Amino acid sequence: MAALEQLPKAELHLHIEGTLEPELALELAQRNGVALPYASLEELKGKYQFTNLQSFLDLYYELMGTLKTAQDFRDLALAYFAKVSTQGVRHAEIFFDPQVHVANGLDVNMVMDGLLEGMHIAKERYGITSGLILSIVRDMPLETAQSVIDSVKNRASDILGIGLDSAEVGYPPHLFTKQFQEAKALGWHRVAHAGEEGPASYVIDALDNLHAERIDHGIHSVTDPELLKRLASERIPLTTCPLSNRRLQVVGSLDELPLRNMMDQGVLINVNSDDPAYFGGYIADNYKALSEIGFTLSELASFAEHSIDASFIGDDQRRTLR
Ligand code: ES4
Ligand code: ZN
Repeated sequence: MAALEQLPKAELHLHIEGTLEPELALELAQRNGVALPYASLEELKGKYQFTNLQSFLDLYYELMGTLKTAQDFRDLALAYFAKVSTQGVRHAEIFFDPQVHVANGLDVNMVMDGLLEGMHIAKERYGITSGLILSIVRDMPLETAQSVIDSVKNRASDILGIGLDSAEVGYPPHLFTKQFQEAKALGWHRVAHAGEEGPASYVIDALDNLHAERIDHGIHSVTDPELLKRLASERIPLTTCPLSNRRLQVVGSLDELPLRNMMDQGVLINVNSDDPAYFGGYIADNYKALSEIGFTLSELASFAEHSIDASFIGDDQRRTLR
């Protein structure tokens, strides 16, 4: 629906590596001499049926191994911006997973240079502003998280925020308290995935110990009425991702998502695509899916407005975006 595509919005929960389409992954594998165990595009496309978060992460991390050069990262970012330039996205705050790239033998500064170049071109070409969120991969060794922070702190202003992603259960937020404290001292914003597959107590943990300013997913907050009151009163936005939750079987169907319930209790909700190349759609497809289960245009417009409110842009720019 054109109206949904025209709503001005910010995308706040987007893993740039999750925009790697299977066609591009195979092209990069060939160009970069990376062996993948798939003989054809059809065979690879057969692997996109996920049963939970881990089953997705296995493919996501495997295909990330095809990204090798600054140009690959620039092209990846540009392909994303080209897609969402027709979907109302005015601003994007983009996760990347540097620990994985370093484990693949890449230099984190090269990865950032490629992404930042793509982001710069997107501003000129489409007028879309953006920032980078360095996301800690919570199930990799803690030293690797500390080491990527150490590698980029001399260019702290190239980074907008710190995040926390990957396999959630068994990796509670407080394990990363020191890294988030250091991030705060570097002037970075703080967000964390919590309450996606993990319980509401992980959301509380992220608020209490990481001082998270937004919670990514956060949908299991709905099981704790006190937490919902806190999210509303402290104005902590949830960056939700409907198609992701369905594809990873966090919910059986979209109408099990507690979005309206939480919104009615005053929680600030916005809508995002997470890993659009894997979950069957970019941001406008997520809006469309909600519209198909009965969300009205005015409810969807309020999610879009809340996305701009929940972004880390300055108030001057915020006024120009709405
Ligand atoms: C992710 Cl859907 C999701 N959840 C947690 N971590 C992630 N990294 C990339 N996509
Ligand atoms: Zn995510």
